Amino acid sequence: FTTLSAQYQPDWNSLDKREIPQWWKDAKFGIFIHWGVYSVPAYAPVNEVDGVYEKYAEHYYNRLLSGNKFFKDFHTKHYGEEFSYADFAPMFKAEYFNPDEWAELFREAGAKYVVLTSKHHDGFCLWPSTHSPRWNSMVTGPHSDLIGELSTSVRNSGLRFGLYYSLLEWAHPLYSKSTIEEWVDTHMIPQMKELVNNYQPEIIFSDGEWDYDSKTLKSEEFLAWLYNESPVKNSVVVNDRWGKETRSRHGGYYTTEYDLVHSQKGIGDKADHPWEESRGIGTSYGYNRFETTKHYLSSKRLIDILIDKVTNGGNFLLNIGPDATGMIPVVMQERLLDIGKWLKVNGDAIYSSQPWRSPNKPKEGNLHFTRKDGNLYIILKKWQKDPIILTGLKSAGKAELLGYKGDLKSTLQQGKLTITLPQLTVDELPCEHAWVIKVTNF
Ligand code: FUL
Repeated sequence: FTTLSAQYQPDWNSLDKREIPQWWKDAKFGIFIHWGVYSVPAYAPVNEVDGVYEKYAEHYYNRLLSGNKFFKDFHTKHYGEEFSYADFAPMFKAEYFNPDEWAELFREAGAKYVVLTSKHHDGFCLWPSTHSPRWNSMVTGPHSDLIGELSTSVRNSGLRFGLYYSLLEWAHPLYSKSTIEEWVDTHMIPQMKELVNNYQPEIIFSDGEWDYDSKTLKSEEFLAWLYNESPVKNSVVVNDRWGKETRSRHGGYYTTEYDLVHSQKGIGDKADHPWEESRGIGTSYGYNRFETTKHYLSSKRLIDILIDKVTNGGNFLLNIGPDATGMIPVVMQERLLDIGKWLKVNGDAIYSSQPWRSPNKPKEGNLHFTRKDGNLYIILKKWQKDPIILTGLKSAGKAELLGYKGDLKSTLQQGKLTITLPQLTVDELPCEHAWVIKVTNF
């Protein structure tokens, strides 16, 4: 790999050599925010359809455009035939938006970075974009610069700030085969540069890359500028969605989504390249007011997912969908705080860790592993009374249960490590949901 300050050529061969900045690999856990005009209707069918994408509430506009029955019926019934998607914009008021409170919640959740939708496929900008003068949060709706406000609060809380940006727009007049070049040159690239220059995002989660290849979208040129000249050239991290041929091949980290998108190629849990899973707490990224407790994953499930992703070398970008008034639904707040509580005790096993890739690692069962600074971390998704046994080890020092005082009884004989777990009642356990045994001198 070349160093971060090297000059990159606008071709994948050169760009792909740039190493992903260490801060992102260490961070492990981030918060994704889908927020915009679609947060007003906040609707998608949840029980009537099977597909993952059909449950995305942020796709409302396109479902109307393509005549999807569920969305059309809902829209006609509650807003009427004459009501357009643009009519929702003045109702996206964000009147209770308190960026400091959001940032404090994310910090309490143990997240190290936050990624906000700057512009989703509906084209609505959460900042006063010069290139979208009539369809942004300053001229309508909140009448404020949401990106500016949140980026300041997030950074004040000590977290990194990143932006999602869609390379496609469902209804932009220039977004078509015959005018795509003009769209890229006069709209998309200038908007991305405006975002980078004004807000210095340290992550660009690009998306909507599937209609055109990366040459047409001029992604290589943009990334060469980003890596060589932009104000975030040394610390910025990008994903792999830069043209229809780039997923799991080009750009920065690979992305899975509800365990889809790349899993069919075996990317994700098995990738040796940095990767990240994102998903909502329920079935949608944008807020869907019709989800019930049965659609939301429990805190235990979310912590298990965090463990699965990190022990397999990935990051976890957990999405929340605030409502149109700027409130984060209480159920989402609670999930985040539960994860944070768990990370306060067990974060040592997660942050800056690496997966343990060894033939001695038990393949299945209750034990999951990370490594860091010569320590092995054994993560138990279920508390067990039986001793932990690992074989084929060369060395092992003290064993401790994170959050519990005193060393555990452990022996190493002919490569066989036996750790006796303390016999604790539920009330005596150091935390809920999952537990970590740290083994030193590993
Ligand atoms: C997808 C988008 O279509 C979804 O709405 C969401 O933003 C997800 C992260 O990426 O491809």
